[in-house]
Amino acid sequence: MCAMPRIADPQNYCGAIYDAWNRLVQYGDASGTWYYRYDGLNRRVGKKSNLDGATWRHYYYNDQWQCLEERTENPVPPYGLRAYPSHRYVWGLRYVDDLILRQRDVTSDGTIDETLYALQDANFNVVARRRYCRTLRLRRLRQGKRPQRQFHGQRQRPLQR
Ligand SMILES: [Ca+2]
Repeated sequence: MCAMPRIADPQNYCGAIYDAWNRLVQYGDASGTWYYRYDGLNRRVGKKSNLDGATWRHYYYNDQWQCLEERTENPVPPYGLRAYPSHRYVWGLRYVDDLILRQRDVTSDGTIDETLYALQDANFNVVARRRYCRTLRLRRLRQGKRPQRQFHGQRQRPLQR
């Protein structure tokens, strides 16, 4: 067990337990405790907290280490892994961190309720998420005698090149 000050609240401590391969397997503070599992490639494949019904969340990856979907276990009978994902991720081809969108089943009923599109900076860091893609559609507007400029979305801001 390793005790350390919390980053957001240095007056209080949190506890962490690491396994023999230096992977975080348990983390706890005043708000709860989280448990983590890993596969042989050191990918985190499971997470459980005492806050969400003590069920494991399972992560599934492709060969590029991109998480494709997350599934949770049923906290009530019939126990076991749910047949549908709670989260799905779509990745682009430009780079390993090129996240296109994340879909989420907010109500845990097997239907996707939320789709968020990732907007990234030049280093593929996600800097914003957009709920709808329609604002990204391109359209052209003529502006007086100036050369034709491209605009996107309803706010009519010029495209950044
Ligand atoms: Ca749903």
